[in-house]
Amino acid sequence: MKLLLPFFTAVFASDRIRGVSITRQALYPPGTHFTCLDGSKKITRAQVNDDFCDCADGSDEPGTSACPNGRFHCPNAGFAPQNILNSRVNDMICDCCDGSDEWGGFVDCPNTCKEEYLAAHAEKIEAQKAQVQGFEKRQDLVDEAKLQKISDEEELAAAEPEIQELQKIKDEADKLKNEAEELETKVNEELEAVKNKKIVDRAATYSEEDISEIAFNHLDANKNGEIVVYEITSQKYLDPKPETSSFTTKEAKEVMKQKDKIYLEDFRAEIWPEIKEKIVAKLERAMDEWDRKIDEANKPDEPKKPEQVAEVDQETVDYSEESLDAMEDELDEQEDYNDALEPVNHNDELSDEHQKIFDAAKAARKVFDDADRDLRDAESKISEIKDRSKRDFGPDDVFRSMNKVCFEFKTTEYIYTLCPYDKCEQKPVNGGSGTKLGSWEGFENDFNEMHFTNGVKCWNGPNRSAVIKLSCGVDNVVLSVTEPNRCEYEYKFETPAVCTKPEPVPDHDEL
Ligand code: MAN
Repeated sequence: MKLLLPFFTAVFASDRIRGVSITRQALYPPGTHFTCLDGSKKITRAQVNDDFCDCADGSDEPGTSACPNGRFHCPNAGFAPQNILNSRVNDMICDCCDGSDEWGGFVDCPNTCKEEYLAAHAEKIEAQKAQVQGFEKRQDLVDEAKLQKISDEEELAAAEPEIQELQKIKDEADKLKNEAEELETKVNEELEAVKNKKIVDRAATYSEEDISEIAFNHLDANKNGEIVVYEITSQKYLDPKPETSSFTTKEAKEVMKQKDKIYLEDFRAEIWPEIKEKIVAKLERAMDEWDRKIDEANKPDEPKKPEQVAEVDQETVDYSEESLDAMEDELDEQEDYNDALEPVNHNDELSDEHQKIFDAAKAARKVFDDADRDLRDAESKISEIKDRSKRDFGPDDVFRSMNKVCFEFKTTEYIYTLCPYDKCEQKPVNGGSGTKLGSWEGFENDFNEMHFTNGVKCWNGPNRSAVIKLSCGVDNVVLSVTEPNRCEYEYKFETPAVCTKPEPVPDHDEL
């Protein structure tokens, strides 16, 4: 009886060899002997599954863990059959849902195949539903793409005459603007001439000695009592050759009679007579300053300058009425001086006629700017459409809606973006600038992968790149982003665009 035990453990379910699938049972034909499957050895039938490894290929022990690296077949009736490592046979852990791997009885393995089947079936039904919905959405995407394509083609066809019309409107607006601006320039020149005449007339009221000194002070920008080259070249109207674009040192030296520095006396004698006509209209502020100084000098009680007041020790400030009045005068005076530095605004003195001309020029500029913008908008819209018409939006144009759209995925460290047809980026969650992971390269693997290449160079490594693996889903969602190799990123992206027509799920299928 004892001798027969290995035989009983070797057979299983009416002579089926344990650990071997039905389709492979024929490899273990009934008989008194068994030949190892690699043909290397012939053993007795009793040595099959006797828990001792005889064959080099392990084929004599499919149902035990005696031979290394073998596979044990669980039939898992009612669910999916499975091949597990034979080292798991009788290891006191239930691996097969039918418990067949623990046939030694050391542990109780209830049959859970039915429950597992039902759970897996429910999961499959859910996935199937998602695929059905996803496929419906894909149809919507295809329909939408068709409409978009038609509307693009229509817009493109209408574009040429539309752009011609906008160009005509712009040209007309340009003409009107130029006319209005010509008038405006004329009025400006007239007003300038009136203003200049006033200044020239005012300059004539000063003695020749004074006005030449006023001019000298005007040119002596740093008020150090001498005029040097840069103080001349900064006054463009003194350029003896205005037709050449720059006012050179050489040309300034011409004005300065080849001297390096000009003092007041030389200026009066040699320079002033020659530049008088050019400079006199520029002297308005310099004359104001001169008059202010004269007034100041003539005041009986010269008040302190504002900055001197500020320097007074706060503890010893005199808050008497006279003192406060003096301070106020001083501030007024400072304000007058500041006002004098403001540019002259002749708008106050504009006649209605002039005002109308300025308003008309302003309005004409606005009409032109609007027309210019409309034309540019139309042109850029058309170039966008032309750009779209050259793109590959995949089978049935299904990816068309993803053009210029971005999707995001957040990890604890980064926010990843995916912008199909454009780029991928990685931005730190805590702020800071983004790193480009790649620019759009195109689809691969039969439109199941998007590739982005030539991103920002990795330190001591390649340029960053990203591969987007697409799978069917009801919505466009980035499921995960990983970096399997440094600076090589992998996105998992679910989209209805890749959903295929679902097969119906049988009521009771072999999963
Ligand atoms: C940044 C990120 C990482 C990348 C390293 C490489 O930190 O772009 O994803 O691995 O640079 O230095």
